[in-house]
Amino acid sequence: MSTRSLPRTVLCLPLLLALPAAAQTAAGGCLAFDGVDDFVLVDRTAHLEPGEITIELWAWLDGPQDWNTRLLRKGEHDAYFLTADQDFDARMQIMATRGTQFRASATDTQPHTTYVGAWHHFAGVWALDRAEFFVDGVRVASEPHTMGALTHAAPTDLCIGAGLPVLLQNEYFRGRIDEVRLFNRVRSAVEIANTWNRSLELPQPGLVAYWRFDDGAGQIASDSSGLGHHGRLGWTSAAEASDPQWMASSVPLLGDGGLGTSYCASSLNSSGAAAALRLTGELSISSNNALLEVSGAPAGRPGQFIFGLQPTQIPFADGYLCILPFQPGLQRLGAIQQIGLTGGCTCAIDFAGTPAVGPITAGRSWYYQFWFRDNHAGGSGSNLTSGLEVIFVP
Ligand SMILES: [Ca+2]
Ligand SMILES: [Ca+2]
Repeated sequence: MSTRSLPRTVLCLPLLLALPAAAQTAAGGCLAFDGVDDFVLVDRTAHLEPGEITIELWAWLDGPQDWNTRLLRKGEHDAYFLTADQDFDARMQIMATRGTQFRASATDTQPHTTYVGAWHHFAGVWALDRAEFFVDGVRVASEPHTMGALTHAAPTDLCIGAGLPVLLQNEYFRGRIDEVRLFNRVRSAVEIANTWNRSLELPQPGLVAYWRFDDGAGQIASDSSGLGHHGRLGWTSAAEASDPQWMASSVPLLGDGGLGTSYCASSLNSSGAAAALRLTGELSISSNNALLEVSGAPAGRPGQFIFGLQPTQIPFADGYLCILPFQPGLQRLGAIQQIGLTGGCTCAIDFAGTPAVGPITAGRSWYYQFWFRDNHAGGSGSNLTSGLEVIFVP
């Protein structure tokens, strides 16, 4: 690592004054870093020193970031990073180094200023033969390398929001971070696409650290992985200038996935995500306000909600059919829908209408799915969401 330093010219406004109070969401709290001296430090263990790794986090960049600004760093020379810049390239990326000679990365295609002033999800994967980078659940880079497994000579603690053990001023991150997840394995593009905007259900294979930053106060950022990698705010466990600030998070997590139970598989579509289905409103038939919501589908395409009484998982089109098409069969729900610009559309459950198999009744399982056009090279022309099993109440 170079020890070259840069003058710091950007003044940092207090985040809590500059930003409107965020509504409490499924994302709970987050931490705001001032870009001057704030960080979270996590004591090293062998769990944080794997050969392959997946690093995921949500970040809100509060303006352009400095030279070599680090969102997460573990190690000095034999190290892994999720960084907003490397040597003035202004790109979000995952990077790993070995000694002072070897370095490889998977780098975003757009400058990090693209993401200023809004929440975005960034994920980096280090596999034995390649590095990959994802933005908002979509893979944007896959770079082969010959460095093999990560190495962790002279083991050091893990730092979030700064480049410790390097003390250079320019490595401090300015903005907010939430939902930091580390896995000691390669997560697939489908896994990342399916979970980037959801709170993780636990346990998860290979999850070695999970900082939700929902503590809301105090000096500890709790680890939800079960492995005890609790972080400390700043240099000591006292309140001090190097502590990042707790605040409400406005990360647009899809919460618990809504009502009902997801089942069956969904494959990546041309939006770069795997489309999912959830139910909001109430399960009560008499309330009559249950709403099906699609996410992760290709914008502008038409599609059709379908439902039935028997679940299945049959390879079909580019994905899977999750409702048995044989007796008593599957039926259309509502009219053909146009998928919106954000990849979603909705449909009210019509309790008043009577399907051919009889009225929608309480206490038994109904199965829903959304089938949509998806014209892209090599595809069959259509794909589907995952399935949703719903049991209504009177
Ligand atoms: Ca959070
Ligand atoms: Ca402190």
